[in-house]
Amino acid sequence: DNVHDKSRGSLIVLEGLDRSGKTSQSNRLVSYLKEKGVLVESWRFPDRTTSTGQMISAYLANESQLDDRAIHLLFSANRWEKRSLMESKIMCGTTLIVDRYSYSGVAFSAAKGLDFQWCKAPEVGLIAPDLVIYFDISPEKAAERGGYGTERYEKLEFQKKVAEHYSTLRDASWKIVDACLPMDIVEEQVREFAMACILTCQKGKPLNKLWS
Ligand code: NYM
Repeated sequence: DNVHDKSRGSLIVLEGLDRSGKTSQSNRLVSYLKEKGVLVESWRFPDRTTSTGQMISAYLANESQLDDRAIHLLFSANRWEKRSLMESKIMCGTTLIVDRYSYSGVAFSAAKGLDFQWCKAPEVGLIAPDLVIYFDISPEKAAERGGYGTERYEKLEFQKKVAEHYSTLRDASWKIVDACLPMDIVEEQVREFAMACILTCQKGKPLNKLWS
């Protein structure tokens, strides 16, 4: 009688400072889950392929200047324009592994001095992740990792402020991984957190909305 009752996928978000190793671990996790037969897709924000994403990309490359609030809202719009697609994929059983989400949106903009609650407001109502994995590394250690690139925000002093705002956003549900451990150990921990989450969602955990 439950032919329509297909189990849903999960929304798993990876967060952390620049150079925390999120992107490599996201790729490793997606390959692992595919091998395990999990229906999975690799996502990232900003999604630079859309028209808002191209504006964001130009801003990050210092090719354009934008008001701090305007760029904040563009990052948010870049998530909103993907919301319904994300929901349909998840409800059809696909797990999304997402490299950065609303937490980056708030932590990076608040680090510029924008009001924290103002930064959260446009994110309210987006799909809440079923799991947030935070790649914990000190800004100094991250900076030592071959140095930062040339994009906006990739500066030690700025990353220190971002780290502070991430700690304000963090709640008891976040899984914290020590990003300074060897890559294989980090990978193993990430796999365990992800698999446990995927099972819980398959068993019918409801999909929630952010910050409500
Ligand atoms: N970033 C990312 C923001 O400032 N706000 C956001 O909402 C998101 C998703 O963009 N330094 C920042 C964090 C990064 C930069 O991300 C580009 P990546 O993961 O390096 O492509």
